[in-house]
Amino acid sequence: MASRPSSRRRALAVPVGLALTASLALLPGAGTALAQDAPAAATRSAADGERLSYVVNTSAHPATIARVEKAIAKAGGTVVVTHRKIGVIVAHSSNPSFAEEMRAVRGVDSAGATRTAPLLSAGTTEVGAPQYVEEAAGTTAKAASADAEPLEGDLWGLRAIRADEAAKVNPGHKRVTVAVIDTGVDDTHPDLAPNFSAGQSANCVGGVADTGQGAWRPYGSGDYHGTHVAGTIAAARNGVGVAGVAPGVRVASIKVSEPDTSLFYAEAVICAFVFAADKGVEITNNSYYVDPYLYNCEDDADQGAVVEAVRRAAGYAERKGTLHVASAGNSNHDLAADEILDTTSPNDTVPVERTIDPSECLDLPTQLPGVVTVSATGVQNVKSYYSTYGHGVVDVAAPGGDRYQVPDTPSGNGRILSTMPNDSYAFLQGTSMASPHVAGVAALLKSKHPWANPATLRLMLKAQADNPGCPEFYDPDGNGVEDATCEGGRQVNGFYGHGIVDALDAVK
Ligand SMILES: [Ca+2]
Ligand SMILES: [Ca+2]
Ligand SMILES: [Ca+2]
Repeated sequence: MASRPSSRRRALAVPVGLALTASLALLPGAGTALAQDAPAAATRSAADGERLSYVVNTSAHPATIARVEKAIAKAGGTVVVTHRKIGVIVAHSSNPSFAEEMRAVRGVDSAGATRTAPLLSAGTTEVGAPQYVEEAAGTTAKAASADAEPLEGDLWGLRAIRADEAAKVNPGHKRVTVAVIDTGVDDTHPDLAPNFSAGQSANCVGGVADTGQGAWRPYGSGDYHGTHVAGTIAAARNGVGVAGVAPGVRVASIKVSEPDTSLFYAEAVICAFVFAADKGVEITNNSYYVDPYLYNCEDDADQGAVVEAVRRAAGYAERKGTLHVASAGNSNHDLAADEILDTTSPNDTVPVERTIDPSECLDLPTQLPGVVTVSATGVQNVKSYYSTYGHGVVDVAAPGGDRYQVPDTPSGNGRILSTMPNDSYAFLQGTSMASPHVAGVAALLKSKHPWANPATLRLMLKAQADNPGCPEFYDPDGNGVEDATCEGGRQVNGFYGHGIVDALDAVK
């Protein structure tokens, strides 16, 4: 029995998403396509030292930016992209003292490496196994009625938030788009193609948006995470497979995962927020943390610069009307605690053990101001055993699945069923699966209230949520030892924030 499960065990054979907040396991052979699709690694310049990626934060004044760009070149750096509106420059350099030199430049607010591993190096990880639905969707399950999807019986997560009833009232509007910032989305999936927005999709890996046809797709079938997330938000009600929480809205894909490692670096996430905002995306879903640090400490020069750069990008998007929804994480950590032991960071080289204060060291983007932080529940409406929590940090909860909470469904699987690349379906569990349930409800709210800004949407999500209240004794693995302490009251508490979101209230 697992107690305090580690969400990101390292060193499995197939590289799948270090940053991802899904608890998965590997399917034998799942990574074969990935390896074939991966681009050849560039050779590293050993003589120059290791080439890293940096963020350099300046004022948004054009003259300052011009001067800092010159200083970057002088310090042996190359500008990859300049986000002029937020004063964030992404640069590459193999000068080992590049960040230090940049911090001394007039007009530079902060500067730091976004990674500890050189560009284009490899890393690997994951946990849990996707449990594929073995036969074609149409043949594995009988539709319960004319208005149910073939696999509807296993979508207990939709019923838990009354999204099945909501769809009959209002499935959401096509003018609302949720962008999935993730490992890419297989938009050719028959359950996703009807609602996919290619014009708001891109590949942001490296920090520059590539909008070429299909650039937003996963590298291979091993990179299924984003496709699964997308289905929970907006899989179509089309008589095929499953349905999402908001089957009438559109879903876009902004890929931010590195090839080979699936790491989500800051420059890609910054690009994603800016791109989403500039393309008029209403909601982003963020089922990951920004690698390589699970928690970024503001008093560390590198990590502090990363926090600042990502905060600027997320804030820019919010000011343009984009609401961000993010997973709380799968570490069963209490983000309201005085300290947390982090043994997994940095995850792109050699992790070191460190004790951090979660009020000063942030999980990005979930702990940024304005971002809706989502914890995960199982079919019994109890916090999932792996879900990170925290009174005053978690905003709302939603189904993310829990293998210990077994539903009365055709499969009896307590995880979340959704779309996978290559026309398939599988069960996964994680706060990665909870966040898209909330993003879907937010999309329903935005469909019903087109005037609502992100602050209003946050208030409505919280006001409509239903709080199960703290459990008396929380022991998901049943070994008699309590595994987490829920603080707070009936209205707001550490396990569920304001409660489990409610799709039916959202459309009423
Ligand atoms: Ca469907
Ligand atoms: Ca309610
Ligand atoms: Ca226990």
